[in-house]
Amino acid sequence: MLSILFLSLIAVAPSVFAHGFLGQVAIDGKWYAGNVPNNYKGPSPIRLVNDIGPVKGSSNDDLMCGLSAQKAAMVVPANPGSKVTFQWSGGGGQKWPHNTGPLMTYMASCGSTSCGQFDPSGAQWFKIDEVGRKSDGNWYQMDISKGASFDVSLPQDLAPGGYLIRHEILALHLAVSMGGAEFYPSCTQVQIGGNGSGKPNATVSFPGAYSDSDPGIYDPTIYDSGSQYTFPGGPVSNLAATSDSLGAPASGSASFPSGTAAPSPSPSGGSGSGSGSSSSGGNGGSSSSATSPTSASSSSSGGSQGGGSCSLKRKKSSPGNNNHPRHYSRIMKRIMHHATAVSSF
Ligand SMILES: [Cu+2]
Repeated sequence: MLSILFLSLIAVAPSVFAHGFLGQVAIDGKWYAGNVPNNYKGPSPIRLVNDIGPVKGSSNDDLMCGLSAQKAAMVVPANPGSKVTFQWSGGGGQKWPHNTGPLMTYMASCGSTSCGQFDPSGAQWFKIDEVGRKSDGNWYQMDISKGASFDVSLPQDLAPGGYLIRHEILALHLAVSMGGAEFYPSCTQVQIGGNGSGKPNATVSFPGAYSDSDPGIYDPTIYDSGSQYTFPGGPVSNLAATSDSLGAPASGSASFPSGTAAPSPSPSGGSGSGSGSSSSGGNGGSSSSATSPTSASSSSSGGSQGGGSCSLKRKKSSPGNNNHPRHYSRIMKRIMHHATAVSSF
């Protein structure tokens, strides 16, 4: 029986741990907890996705905010120039598992709607930041896979109001095949203060901004460290981040606002969430609205399928791609550890 359990762990584990999600976010150093997919714990400004798997396909509605993303209960205060820190997580408490491909950050105004209620299907996104390879040829994402966080300073002339910050990892380890790219969008709800007046000079829509054949999405030369990478989604807007950088891993896990126990939201919507949380998380009286988590978009396409063995199906190995075996052995080590723990009962 133990051997059956062991074998089933081997069969299941890679697909469980080979993906991830935006685990928590900080605004000017104040951390906000995010929920683990399918394990709602409390109000967050991060829109909760229903699976750690990737969004697949450039026409997928889930490119907006991630797989069947829910509207989030909190809208947290920020200002032009605020430093926003993103901490990605892998499944099962692991670090982010992928190391190939860019990080891109977009924003969209929620207009006259509270961002806690905003439907992003008509949103006009402007790109504020993009990073690909570092000067040493390794991807920024390589550092994310080692636990680093990523900082973006918001545009200086951002006009006040509610915005979604769409921070996205593109995992391109399978991008040598058309349709192989894995998209991991995330949306964080913020209320921008100050008195800026900037307007973006160009906006894009999601889906729409990407095509499966874009050179930065389908890229047969992705493992050639000398190859030039072409970012998808157009150029960075005039409203651009004032800086970006890798940061130290978040120390510990941020806690959820207290006294706001809420039922787990269901993708079909309807279950109330976070009512009474409006005073939580705010430090400037900005609107932190509680909302019922009706589905952010009507789509619930199966983007999580197909990536099951994503990190194991690599087409070829190259000198610039030496993290994968290590990642795999880490998974195996974990499995072995589990099996050992089980057998000691
Ligand atoms: Cu993955």
